[in-house]
Amino acid sequence: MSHRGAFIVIEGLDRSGKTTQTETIQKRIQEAGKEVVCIKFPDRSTSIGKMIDSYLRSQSNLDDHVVHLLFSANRWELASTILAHLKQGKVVLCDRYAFSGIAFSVAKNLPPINLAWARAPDASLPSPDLTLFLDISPEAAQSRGGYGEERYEKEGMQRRSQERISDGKGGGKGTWIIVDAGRDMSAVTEEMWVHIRPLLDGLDTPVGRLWD
Ligand code: DGP
Repeated sequence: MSHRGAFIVIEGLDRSGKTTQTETIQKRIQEAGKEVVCIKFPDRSTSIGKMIDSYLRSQSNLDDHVVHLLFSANRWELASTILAHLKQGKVVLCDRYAFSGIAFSVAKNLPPINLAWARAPDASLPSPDLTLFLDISPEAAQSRGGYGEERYEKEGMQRRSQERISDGKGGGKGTWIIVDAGRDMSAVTEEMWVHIRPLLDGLDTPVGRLWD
């Protein structure tokens, strides 16, 4: 097995600080002299991503099953890109992944969108080596700027999603770390860095597959 880059996912509720932390961590990895590629899901730039964007902005309505499959398809669109970057030895830093997919769909409480149904379309996607879950209460997240502009940014939906977001972790071979994201930004960054730093020199194990 050849040496490869690490696949790191940052997960959390809306307004948990994922995007800011992803940018900060990206800079740190570059300062450490390593190549890093940042990916954000949903990727709203693709044609599937544009359908998701329109739905999230409430400019279109879609069946909940269709939405779930679109989010998953959006991840599959980039799966081969992720694998190619890892093979080239780059760190792939990903803002949200399949765990959000499960959490937000199962949180809708609509049969038959149960855990097994929700997990199925993401099965066999590249599995992260490390997932950092930025844990924040829905109340604290709501008090941060910008909350409430998109379809899922409602307290009940966020609370139910938070309860479900770790449902996918059991299947992955990678490490799942819960980080208290209610603290100031630099404290959160430092804790994340403790877990990321050891992965920067790459891995010799093959990339895993969700939820093998
Ligand atoms: P963001 O661009 O990170 O603010 O995410 C937009 C919204 O989409 C956010 O409310 C979380 C939700 N979301 C992200 N991934 C998925 C997914 O795979 N499935 C569903 N249903 N929602 C998702």
